[in-house]
Amino acid sequence: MERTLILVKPDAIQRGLAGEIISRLERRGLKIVAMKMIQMDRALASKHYAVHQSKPFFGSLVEFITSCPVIAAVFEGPSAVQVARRTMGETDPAKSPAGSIRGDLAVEVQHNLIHGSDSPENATKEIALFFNASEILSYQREIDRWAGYS
Ligand code: DAT
Ligand code: MG
Repeated sequence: MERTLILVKPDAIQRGLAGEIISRLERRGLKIVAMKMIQMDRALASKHYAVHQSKPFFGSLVEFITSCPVIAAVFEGPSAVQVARRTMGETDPAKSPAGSIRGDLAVEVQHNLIHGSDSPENATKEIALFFNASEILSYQREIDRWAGYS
């Protein structure tokens, strides 16, 4: 069982695609264990995207992700990181397969609708940036039973 951080980005909120995106991850089989809508500030955005600090697109990336509220969520399930990434598609929507969120719903790399952690280690770090432990559901055993995981 694994957890991943998902952000429904400003373009998705503005286009009214939040429900569609969350729904696709849920229908895939991942479970929501935490969720909130927040306005990211520059400090949080810089920490979240620290690995991209030296990239030419860093400034516009921070500008974009702080431009309006996002939905931050933790999804849980077997291989949640990889399952979410495959459901999202590639970083560049133009290279994403049909059937993926980015491949079906987006066209430009800067406005690719969704963030998903790229490794379990980064997921743990990213989740801690957005959520306290007390904000993540503790009735996981019940969820597992409903989902047939145990
Ligand atoms: P991902 O979001 O698939 O993990 P990433 O971590 O490489 O992709 O990059 C973070 C975000 O930065 C990405 O979702 C969109 C933006 N980005 C990446 N490459 C870019 C580029 N070449 N030009 C503009 N924005 C880019
Ligand atoms: Mg990334």
